[in-house]
Amino acid sequence: MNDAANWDRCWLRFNPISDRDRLAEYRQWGQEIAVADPADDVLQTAAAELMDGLEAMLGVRPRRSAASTGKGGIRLGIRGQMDDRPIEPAAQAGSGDGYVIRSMPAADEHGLIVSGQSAKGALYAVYHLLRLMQCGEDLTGLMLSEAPSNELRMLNQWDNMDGSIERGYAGRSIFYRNNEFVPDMSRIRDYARLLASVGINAIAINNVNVHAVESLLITEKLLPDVVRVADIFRRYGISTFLSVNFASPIQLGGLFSADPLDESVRRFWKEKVEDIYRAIPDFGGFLVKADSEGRPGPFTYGRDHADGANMLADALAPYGGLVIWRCFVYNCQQDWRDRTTDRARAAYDHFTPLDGKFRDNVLLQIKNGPMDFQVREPVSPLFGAMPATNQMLELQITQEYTGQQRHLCYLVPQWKEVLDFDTHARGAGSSVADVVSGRLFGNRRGGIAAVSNIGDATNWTGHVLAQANLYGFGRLAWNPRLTAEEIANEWIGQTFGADPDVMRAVRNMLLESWNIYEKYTAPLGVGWMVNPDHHYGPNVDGYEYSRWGTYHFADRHGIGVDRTVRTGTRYTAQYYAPNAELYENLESCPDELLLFFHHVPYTYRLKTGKTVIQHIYDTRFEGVLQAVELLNAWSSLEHKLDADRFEQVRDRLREQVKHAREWRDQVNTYFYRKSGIADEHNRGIYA
Ligand code: GCV
Repeated sequence: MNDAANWDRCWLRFNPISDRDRLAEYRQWGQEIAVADPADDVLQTAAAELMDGLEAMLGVRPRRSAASTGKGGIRLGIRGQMDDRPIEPAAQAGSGDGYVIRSMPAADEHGLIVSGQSAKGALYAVYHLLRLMQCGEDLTGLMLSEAPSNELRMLNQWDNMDGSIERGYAGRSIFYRNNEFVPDMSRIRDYARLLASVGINAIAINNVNVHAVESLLITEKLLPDVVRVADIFRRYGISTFLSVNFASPIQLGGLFSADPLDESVRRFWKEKVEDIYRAIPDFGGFLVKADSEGRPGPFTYGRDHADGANMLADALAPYGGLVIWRCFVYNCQQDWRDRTTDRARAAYDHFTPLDGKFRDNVLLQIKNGPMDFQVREPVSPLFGAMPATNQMLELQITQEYTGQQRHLCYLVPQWKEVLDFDTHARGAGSSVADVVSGRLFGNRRGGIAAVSNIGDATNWTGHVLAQANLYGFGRLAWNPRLTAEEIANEWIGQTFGADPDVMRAVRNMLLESWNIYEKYTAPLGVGWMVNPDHHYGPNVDGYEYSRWGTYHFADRHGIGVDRTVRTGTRYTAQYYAPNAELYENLESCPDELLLFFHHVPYTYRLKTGKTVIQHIYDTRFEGVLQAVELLNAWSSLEHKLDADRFEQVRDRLREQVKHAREWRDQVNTYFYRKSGIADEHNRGIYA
């Protein structure tokens, strides 16, 4: 069965308003919707969402008209096409996606103006209004004006056409099955709806590792299906991108080269782009993983990343298309005996010499940290280090290294730290948020992308509470100033209702969860320590003697990677002052990143006064106790939640507790055996 009733509605539940006063208040203006310019598809979506949402919450289907017929209505439209006041300054900034929601005084008409800067703005305004209502907010005297911080708010699907999802933990792809597009696209439509409701406006629909079948997405064989998907997303204001294979000229075009400076290669791409835009006039552009983890790229031809990206950019420019070029480039054939190569340095070393060489329609997409989405890493020093280049941030919603949606790990607090990090690129106050919005260096383009965490699981994300990460990503990409707590409150209110006990318990669970996960896994920023390949579960030496450049260098004396200028890989010099000095000096380096930057003896004392070894033991024991508390907190809500979601989450939390113990015991035992230093409290460590 394929109808939407069978899968979770996530935060778009629109349950009937139970508070009588609120219901009366909302009904005063929720009776009629007047839509200006109903010809626009996105505006139609906005009107339909508003009608359905109001009907579900208020129990009455609003009348729909072309112009307001009097008191008690909502006027929905695009600024300039409706009779409203000039739009407020905040909503004028940015990409044209802003909006205003304003209640009109009772004496006047007792209604609401919902006015977008564009049809997309109107759609976002509708979702905002519905959110306020789902959370039971008082709407009298409402006057709000919003504009997104980021031009691009993007999802990257790592879906393959065989139906698998690279690093997917919530079932199979909702896009593809058996090397074809799914015949029934209703689930894709529901996904578009979820994404639009949190302001997402772009999506790359296939994995950045583009295999043989997916390479055909830009050919006449599969392009008609891409058109169908793009049609769905367009109605929700989302533009479609494709990940492309840099070697396509060879694999599809019968050429002998993919050299970006070769005329026949350039012609190949121009023709392909022409075909795509003939079919999808508002196509977003290409997402490219090149010369990374075995993918083809310009290096084969002695060219650099700017040559490669610009060639595609030139083909896309006449249509307004973008190239999103990933910076996840490093040597993945390293010899673990070689201490001079440091993977953390790679993105900065590859890309900073190219600053200013990329076309205006190229954006460099940079992972939040220099390694790979670990539970704790420093922020990549590449942010702000290329003032003449467009930069985007890449986050990972799918929990590859953070519990794979079996463990609870609300990632919004981690993302907040990244966005708030002061790069000092233009002196104090140069946050990553301002770098990637394009504001820091004047009028650059920018945005935030993230690897999605959904699949065809009925609850979308495997772990119900992992829906909060998808929700939170969209909200932060729109407004990085929102706090992790505000986002949690919004999400819980819409997902589980406003019961104060539920709100309190789930909020605490979410806000504590990243910290808890960090406590029982790899300590003090050193990362990795997971099982190779699938990356689930503890394996302290799992990546120690491999080719991936991911080492912790634990021996019987100490642990950590010396990345200092004085005695190590000189990575700390990639940061602007004063961050460079902060990390370089053992005394000032923050505890949570100590082992990322320094190799220290187990007896080294942290700022907390504890030795490194005692910290390792203590945090592992605490982490397990706190995982048990998560389970207890959830169990206390048994009679306040629907049985289905309650049990799904309880099962996951039980597994988390069991698994946290495994982490604790393996990590503690490893370090006890290495160091020979006993736990001060004589707890159970296995010799
Ligand atoms: C899509 C990590 C992941 C890979 C992923 C890669 C990337 O290495 O483990 O699955 O590939 O990052 O971001 O390109």
